[in-house]
Amino acid sequence: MFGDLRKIHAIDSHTGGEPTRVILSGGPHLQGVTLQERLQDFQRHHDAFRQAVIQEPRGTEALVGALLTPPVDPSSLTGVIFFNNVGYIGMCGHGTIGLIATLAHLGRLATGTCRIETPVGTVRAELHTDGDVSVQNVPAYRLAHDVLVDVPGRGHFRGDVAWGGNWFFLVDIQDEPLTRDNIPALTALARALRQALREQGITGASGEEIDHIQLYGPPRSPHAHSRNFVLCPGGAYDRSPCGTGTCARMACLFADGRLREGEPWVQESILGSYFVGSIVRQGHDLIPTIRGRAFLTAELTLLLDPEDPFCRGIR
Ligand code: PYC
Repeated sequence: MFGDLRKIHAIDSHTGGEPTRVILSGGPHLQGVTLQERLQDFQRHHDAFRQAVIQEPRGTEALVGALLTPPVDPSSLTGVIFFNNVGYIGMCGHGTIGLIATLAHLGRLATGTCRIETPVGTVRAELHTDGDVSVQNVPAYRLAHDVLVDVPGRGHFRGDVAWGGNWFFLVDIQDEPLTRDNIPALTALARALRQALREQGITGASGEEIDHIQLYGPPRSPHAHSRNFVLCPGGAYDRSPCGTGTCARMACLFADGRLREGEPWVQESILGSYFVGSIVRQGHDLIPTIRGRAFLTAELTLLLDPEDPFCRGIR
C-alpha cells in the first residue's frame, strides 16, 4: 500500500487572483522539435497527466498549469505549455507572470528580460525590481468587427473576434452589472454566447473555436479604463483581467482609434485586480504588453496513487 506513489513537484502562485501551477519535476518529457509538436505529444500521450494535476481533487477549475520544456532556441530561457481543466491554451498572460515569479523565487532568473517559447510564438518577459512582470506578447489583432450573434432566449449581441494569444469574442455589455455577486449570471450569459458562436459557425482565423468570451464595461476604480469578465474554456471565470484577453481588447481599441501606440490601458478584472497594458506597431504587427504581479502561494508535492480511482482527477 502507498508503495508506487508518483511524485510531482510544483509551485503555485496567483496573478490578480488567477492561479497558476508550474510543474518543476515529475512531468512528462515531451517529444518533438517545435513547441507545436510537443503540444501534440502532450495532447496525444500525456493527457492523463494534465487531468491529474489540474482537476479535482488536486486542482480546481480555475487553475492553469504550466509544463516547462527545453527551449528550441538556446537563447530563450525556457519553453512552456499552458493547460487547464479541459485542455490546452496557446498563451497565458497571467500564467507567464506566475512562471516568471516562480523562476525568480527558485533563483533561476534575475531582474531583466528573457524570452519564453510557447506553442503560439515566443514572448518576452521582464522581471522588474519592484516584483512586477511585463509580458510582451505575440502579435494581437482583430479578425472581425461588430459581429452579430443570435443567442437563443437572450436576443442579439454584437461583438468583435480578436486574437491575443487565444481567441476571444468581446462584447460591450450594457445590461449585466460587472460585479462579483453577478458572476453566476455573467457566466451563464458568456456560456450561452460561446455556444451560439459555435452553432453559428463563428470562429477564429483558421476555423479555431473561440473559447474565451470577454464581457466588458466601465471601470469601478478611477485609475482603470475598463472592467471585464472573462469566461475561460473550462467554464471558470478568469479572476485576473486575463492577459491574452487584455491584449485582444487593446488590438480592438487600437483598430477603432481609441488607443494610441504606447498609451497605457488599465484593465480591471471582475475582482478589481488589474493589468496595465500598451500596444505598439512593429512593421505590420501590433505587439501588446501587459504588466502585473504574481504572488507565490505554495510549494507542493502532488502524489499520484495508481490505486486511487480518482488518480486522473474527477472528470
Ligand atoms: O491571462 O491570458 C491569460 C489567461 C488565459 C486564460 C486564463 N488566463
